[in-house]
Amino acid sequence: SRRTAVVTGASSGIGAATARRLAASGYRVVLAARRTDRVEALAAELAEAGQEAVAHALDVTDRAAVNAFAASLDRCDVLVNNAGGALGADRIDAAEPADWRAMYEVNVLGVLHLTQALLPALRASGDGTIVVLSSTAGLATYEGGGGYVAAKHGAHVIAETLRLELCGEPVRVIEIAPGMVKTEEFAKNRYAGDEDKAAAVYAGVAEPLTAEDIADTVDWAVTRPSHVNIDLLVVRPRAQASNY
Ligand code: NJP
Repeated sequence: SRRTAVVTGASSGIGAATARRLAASGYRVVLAARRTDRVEALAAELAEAGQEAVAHALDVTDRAAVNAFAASLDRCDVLVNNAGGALGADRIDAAEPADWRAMYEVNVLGVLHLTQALLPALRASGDGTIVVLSSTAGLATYEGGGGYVAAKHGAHVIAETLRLELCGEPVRVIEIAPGMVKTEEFAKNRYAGDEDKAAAVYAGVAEPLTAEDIADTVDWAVTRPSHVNIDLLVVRPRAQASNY
């Protein structure tokens, strides 16, 4: 069977764009997200274009579901840990613990669950790649970053540690840290119900990145020859001065 790439959070934004890009590069793509209708529609669209794609309902925070998902795959050569996001208040003095817990569950534990479940298949591939979508928020901080910054620092450290632990094995670890990417939902989810605040996220940067900019970066990094490890790529909009 064809080299297979699993993309989590493939129902929108960077995940959907990355799935399209990897499918165009010849991968069989496995699209995983909670919004089944979205991943099914994307899989159907890719199949119509002659590419191989399958859709799976998956909540990456549900460890048992992640294990069942991994058991259902016949191979995995690339795992793109993309599912994630920001939730809740701007500042630490107004933060809700429940939001922090949810951000840790998806941005940190989600990566742990998928990585553990798919490592046997990635090792068996003989040329496996794990991608972690962290953030510039995971490399520095900014006022109002709060629990999202803390969670993305977690994702960054997982990528760094895993790369050390897997050194010498046929599985490489690539971290992609985007700056501001204008996706359909990222800011809306963070500022649920407050459209002005969501719109203001992008107002400060003349030309934010697109999901396709990051998809191209992921595709380039995972298609390097197998002896090459791209450790970390930081991709920011040219007009973005801050760390966000
Ligand atoms: O956001 P969005 P992006 N289980 O909201 C999925 C990082 N990033 O594409 O389950 C499974 O369009 C959700 O799917 P669904 C960011 O932190 C972004 O911008 O159907 N999937 C959806 O497909 C994140 O790690 C920016 O709701 C879950 C996807 O995640 C990644 O890039 C900047 C899930 C989120 O798509 C993609 O974000 C940056 C769960 N429990 C880093 N929870 C930026 N946009 O500016 C969520 O530095 N998903």
